[in-house]
Amino acid sequence: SSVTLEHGSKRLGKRTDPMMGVWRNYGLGQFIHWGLYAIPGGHWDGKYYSGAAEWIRSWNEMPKNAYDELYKVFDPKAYDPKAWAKQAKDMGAKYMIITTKHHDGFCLWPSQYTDYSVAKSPYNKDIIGPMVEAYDAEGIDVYLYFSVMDWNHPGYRSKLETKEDEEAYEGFKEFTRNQLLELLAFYPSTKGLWFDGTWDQAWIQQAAFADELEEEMRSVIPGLIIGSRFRADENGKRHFDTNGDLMGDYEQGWERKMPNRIEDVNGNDWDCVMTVPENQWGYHSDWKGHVKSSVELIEMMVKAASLDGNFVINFGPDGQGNIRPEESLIAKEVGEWMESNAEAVYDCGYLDWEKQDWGYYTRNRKTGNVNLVVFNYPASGKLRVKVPKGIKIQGIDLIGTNGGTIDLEEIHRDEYFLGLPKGTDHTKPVVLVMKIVEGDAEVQGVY
Ligand code: H79
Repeated sequence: SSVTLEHGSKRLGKRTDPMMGVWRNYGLGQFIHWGLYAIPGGHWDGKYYSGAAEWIRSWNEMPKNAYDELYKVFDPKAYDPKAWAKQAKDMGAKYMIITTKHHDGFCLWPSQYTDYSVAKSPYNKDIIGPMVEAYDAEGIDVYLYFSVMDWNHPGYRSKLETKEDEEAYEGFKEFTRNQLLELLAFYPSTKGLWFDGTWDQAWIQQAAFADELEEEMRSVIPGLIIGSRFRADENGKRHFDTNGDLMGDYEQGWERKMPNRIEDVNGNDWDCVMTVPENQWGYHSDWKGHVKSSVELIEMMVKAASLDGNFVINFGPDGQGNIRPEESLIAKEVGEWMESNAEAVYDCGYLDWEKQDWGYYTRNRKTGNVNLVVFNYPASGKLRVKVPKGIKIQGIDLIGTNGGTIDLEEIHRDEYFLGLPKGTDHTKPVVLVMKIVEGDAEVQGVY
């Protein structure tokens, strides 16, 4: 049974409009975390900060007053949005998300509502506008990351404990609304907003305000895409309302983690945002611990597609606007794989066939083709495939740099071995594309 909510979910089930259809089919995105934190890059006063570089201010690893002066030296001479957009395009990204304002409150656009922005830095130019233009020109859709939590605004509170807090917070709410409407007015080609920093009690209590503001933003840019992090319902439930229904257009809870089964995503759209090292979003000059390879990221991307989600790889340019070599290598290697294999990712989603150990199935929503993406190459060179009743395999192609004929052997009713050609290069994930006919009553097994 469900209760009536004034500020709960607005819709049951997925959005069915064309803009959301475009989002659903992206497959791969690029996240960019860029701001003042890129200048210290995880180091201050000879000390190494082991936490996420963009959080250096919060634990006094770098004194707050020193951090708050960084805008006076923000002057990224190497910033080249066209080169960034070209690199993202070559990687295969269909959309990007840029931090317009992270938790520190520093704005990469010249906001008229605060002095804490690029306009007061020596750089003194808008960062966001040229970025939107460059990515738009490459055909990559732009989404704006916006942290509601703002360590710079005098009215920001995590809790509202006094009358004074409540008054101050009213000013902060107005400021937040102004900034969001300003962003949408400045960058009207924006396709959506990616919210963060919405976990504090003070914000959770603003269900009515946030609901109204979300409606207002959606009226400014029809079709605007907003995830489940923006607002809570009137009972303080986040992501999923009191009835368990998703709030917003897609589930935004998969940060540095992924679902494993289709049941984990409840029939909702979702994205996974992923860091290259374990937990660094902003530039850290000295990555420690495990750093993901391009093959690991490709596997996560394919797994996301196989479970109806988008996969977003994070980049953290340095204080001068250089993309670090490790990330450029990832972009290049993912791009090389995508160049021949992207049809197993773009426009692809879940396929209801029994999962096999060699990797993931994805289903192309436009062609209906079934893709087999092989990450665990079998010692036998044969891929086990179990098809539901009434499916006929019409043709199988090995795509990408490999080629050759697949030996299709029926081993049981509705169960096959696909024998891969000897010498198939499996140093990179191997992709097979299968044409199938469904619901064919004529299909007879050999048994
Ligand atoms: O922007 C990137 C990160 O900086 C940001 N989201 C991605 C996309 C982020 N990463 N981690 N967090 C936010 C951590 C949030 C930690 C929390 Fe807490 C733990 C929030 C509440 C409990 C830290 C400790 C903040 C408050 C208490």
